[in-house]
Amino acid sequence: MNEPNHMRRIAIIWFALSVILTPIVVAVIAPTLPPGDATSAADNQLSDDTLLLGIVTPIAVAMIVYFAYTMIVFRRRGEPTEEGPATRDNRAVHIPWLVGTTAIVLFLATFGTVELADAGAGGGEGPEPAFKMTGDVLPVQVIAQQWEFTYRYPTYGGVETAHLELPVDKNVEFHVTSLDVIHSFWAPRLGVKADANPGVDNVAFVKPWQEMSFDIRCSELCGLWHGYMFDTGQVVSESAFEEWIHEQQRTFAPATKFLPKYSTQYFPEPERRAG
Ligand SMILES: [Cu+2]
Repeated sequence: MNEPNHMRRIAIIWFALSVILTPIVVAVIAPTLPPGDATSAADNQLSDDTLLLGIVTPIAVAMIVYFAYTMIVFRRRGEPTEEGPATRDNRAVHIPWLVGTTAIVLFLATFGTVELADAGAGGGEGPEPAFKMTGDVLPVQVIAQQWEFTYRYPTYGGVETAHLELPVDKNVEFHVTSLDVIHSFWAPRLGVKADANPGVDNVAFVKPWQEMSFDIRCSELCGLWHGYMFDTGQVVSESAFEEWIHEQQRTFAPATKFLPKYSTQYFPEPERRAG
């Protein structure tokens, strides 16, 4: 019996399926992935994930096709087949394998590094970020403590509020810190998830592109009421933001004057610490 060229058949099936499926995955499935494209940081993550999906689709197709092909074509029928001789070397397999995997890993390492330096990660870059947004930037401090977040606006007299509002289409510079244990400021729709560590100023940049509400959660197990540490933030028009922040300034004026001077970190008295 003349044995067909199995590798060529597998390659043809793989190629045909990849050509059909990769554009579908990239154009149809990828845009529905979280965190969406409502902010600059979220959109960067989405386009990175789209590229990764585009690369991984043909790889996944290769594995599934190979697996299915061997199960169907090489399955045992009737008498058990004899085991073939041990293979020690197969250049046709291992050279493309080494070249292919090395190229993918090196490309992804370069791509990841360039993207990080170019757009930040939304994950906070510590006190001296490599990526910075230039131009008009609104600094907003996120102060985590057991078990709530509060927000300080240093350019508005250092007022501290219990809610987060941001103006649309403005560059925002978060300064994330903590008064007690380790928390994490996570606003999925903003594409921001930054560690909140006591004594650390963790900077993360974002530009919200549309008016919306967004969930905020603590994503670091921080004690008994960790699960209760959530909030809803708003992205509003610039005029609505100005109105809101001035109202906050008026409402909290009596408290603001007793707050410590704005600083990138605070070292509260032990008795101020909860727990
Ligand atoms: Cu927390």
